[in-house]
Amino acid sequence: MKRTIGFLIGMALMIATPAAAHFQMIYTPEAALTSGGELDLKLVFCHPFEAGHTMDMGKPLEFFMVHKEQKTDLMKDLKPITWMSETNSGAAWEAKVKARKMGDFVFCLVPEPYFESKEDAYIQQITKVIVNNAGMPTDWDAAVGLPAEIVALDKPYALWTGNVFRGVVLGDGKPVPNAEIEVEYLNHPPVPGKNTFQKEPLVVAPQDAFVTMTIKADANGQFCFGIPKAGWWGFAALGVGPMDKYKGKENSQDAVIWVKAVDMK
Ligand SMILES: [Cu+2]
Repeated sequence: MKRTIGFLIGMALMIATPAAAHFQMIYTPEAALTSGGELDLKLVFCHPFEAGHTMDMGKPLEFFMVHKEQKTDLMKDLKPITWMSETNSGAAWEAKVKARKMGDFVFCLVPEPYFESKEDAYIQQITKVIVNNAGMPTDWDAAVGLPAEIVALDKPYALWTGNVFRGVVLGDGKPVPNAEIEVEYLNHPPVPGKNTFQKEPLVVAPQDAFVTMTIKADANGQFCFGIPKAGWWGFAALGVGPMDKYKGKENSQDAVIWVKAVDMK
């Protein structure tokens, strides 16, 4: 394919000023399992709408799951992988985890703060994803006690397209009034069995404000988002955790949750 100068300049500008937000992802294809099994989790720090630049992750500080209020450490299950994005490759992690019992499995990741040189500051996205086996609810609506956390008010694995997803943003266990929340769609779902995103986007954004959507929590730290399309949606409440400094620089301690919607058919 012949690329014009204009195209190349456009690409250079896009790389220089990414519109998309950073999102820590814990990816697994299905949120609602029917018969359990071994989950293949991918931990990637990326830009999910555009599948652009993947940031290098350090070794996570904590990775665990909660099932029936029992916490299981998963640090020993982490294996380093290289994740290919549309534009680069980055250090990421994977874990194979058995989820055979009925109920909710709440996966929680506390990553090492990431130094964003463009902002001369750190970003630490404490991330949660909830997988259910066989429909029995057990843990989805309870706060885990993370320093920055979004607690679901709607089952994050039982959403039809067009439902709303509501959550409460907590910082240090307390609701964060008027929290700013970025929302992105996983527009290039990972290719099964490969450490990369699919090339083809599922949707095209008409303008940058649709790539990373920004919504606000209300005075009680509660937010609500109507889900327009099936797939995974990420929510990141920015700078809500108490650890606002790291290694002498600013640290944005964000709370991330991923939810999955499916079409009625
Ligand atoms: Cu980035």
